[in-house]
Amino acid sequence: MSNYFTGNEEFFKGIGKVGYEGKGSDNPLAFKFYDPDKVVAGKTMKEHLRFSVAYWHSFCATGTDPFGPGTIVHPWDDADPMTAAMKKADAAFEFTTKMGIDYYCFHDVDASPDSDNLAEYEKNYKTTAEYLKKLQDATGVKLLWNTSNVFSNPIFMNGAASNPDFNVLARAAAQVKNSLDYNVMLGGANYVFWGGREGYMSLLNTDMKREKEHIAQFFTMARDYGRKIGFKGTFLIEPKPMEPTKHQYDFDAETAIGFLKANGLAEDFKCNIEANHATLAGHTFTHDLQVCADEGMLGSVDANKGDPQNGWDTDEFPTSIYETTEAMMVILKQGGLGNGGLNFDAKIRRNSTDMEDLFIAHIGGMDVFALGLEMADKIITDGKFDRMMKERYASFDSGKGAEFEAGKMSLEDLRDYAAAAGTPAQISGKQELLESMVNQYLFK
Ligand code: XLS
Ligand code: CA
Ligand code: CA
Repeated sequence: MSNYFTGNEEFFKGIGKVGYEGKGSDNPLAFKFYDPDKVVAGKTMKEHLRFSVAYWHSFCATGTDPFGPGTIVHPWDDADPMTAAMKKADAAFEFTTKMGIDYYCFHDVDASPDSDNLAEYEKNYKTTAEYLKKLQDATGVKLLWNTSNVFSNPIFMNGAASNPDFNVLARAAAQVKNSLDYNVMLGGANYVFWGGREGYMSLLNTDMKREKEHIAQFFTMARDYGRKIGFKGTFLIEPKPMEPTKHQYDFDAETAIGFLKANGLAEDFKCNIEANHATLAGHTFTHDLQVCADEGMLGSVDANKGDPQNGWDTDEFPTSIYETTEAMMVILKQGGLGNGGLNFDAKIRRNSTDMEDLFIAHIGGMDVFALGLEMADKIITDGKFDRMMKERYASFDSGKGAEFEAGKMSLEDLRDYAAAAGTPAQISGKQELLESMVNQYLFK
């Protein structure tokens, strides 16, 4: 028996603990850039990056799509749902430990069998959570966040907290209450709300104002309950513009932050930014990260990527060094991820059917973030970008520009200043220079 699994059965046979071999290595099951104990900007890579495995994609998803059934066979699946849940948990902790990843995230029904009958749902969840606790204690793997899936069960076809039927809203609340209880038991660092069906398909049947008020009320109750039972972590809203609904209320970071502030929730909540959701909203990943960082609202990150040629939420593993470098620049400049992390909300493709593919996918994602961290640190330490940015806004650092920023000028003052200053000179934004400078850092 290997040291890296705790259950009765080893599921990922023939794969041991993944180690760092450096960029010259040809071993697909080794890290090329992620060297967990290497110190960058005063902290180890492991401390900076706080990687997490997503239970739903890694241990539940079978590759099913609207055109065909699953292709990926999970040896932990079992005819009896509770036995399957325990075996899946063993597999999850075996995988996470072998990868050297410290955190995991899960939805209630990823880990524990769902039931329309609340009592049965609760009974299953209790048994599962107690088992997860044992595995956490045995391996040292920790809970980055959990959440309640209040979007898959047909009960939630018209929404959860935004459902026009109070009975459904209450059922969603029951699931959130249970997940908060187990979050505290499992020592979760954060709790996530992703409003998959909190939106609408048609405004002809939707009272948008009332639905948003209900969501605010729902979040407030969850916040109050969480704090009452000793949840000390951060509540996270995960923005997404659409899919499965035509329009989702937490459209993007800017919208979610505005909603939290308008409803007195900004002290307890931050955002969990997913790369593929930002791009689905027509933004870059960096855009949504920066919006949050500027407001002190960047809590955690769902690390993945979309497909540039279509607009769906394809949840692919991140591979773009440009995206991870820019992301890590935002994260380093805000002083790190705090109690958040980089959760791989990503799934292997439908035709990636070897057991090792899940390892290879995570290794690639961890390597590209490790490299992004190193590049971001170089760029920041070098200071060229910051100096150019500072210079671009220098006219506000002194004189009338500084008076304007301090609110000491009127509109008439601005008019008189403009009349005296004459036609402004043309100042280049230097975009192409900056873009090629990024390449210089990456490839020198
Ligand atoms: C779906 C979301 C979801 C959340 C958690 O698009 O990314 O998986 O992260 O409910
Ligand atoms: Ca996500
Ligand atoms: Ca997604």
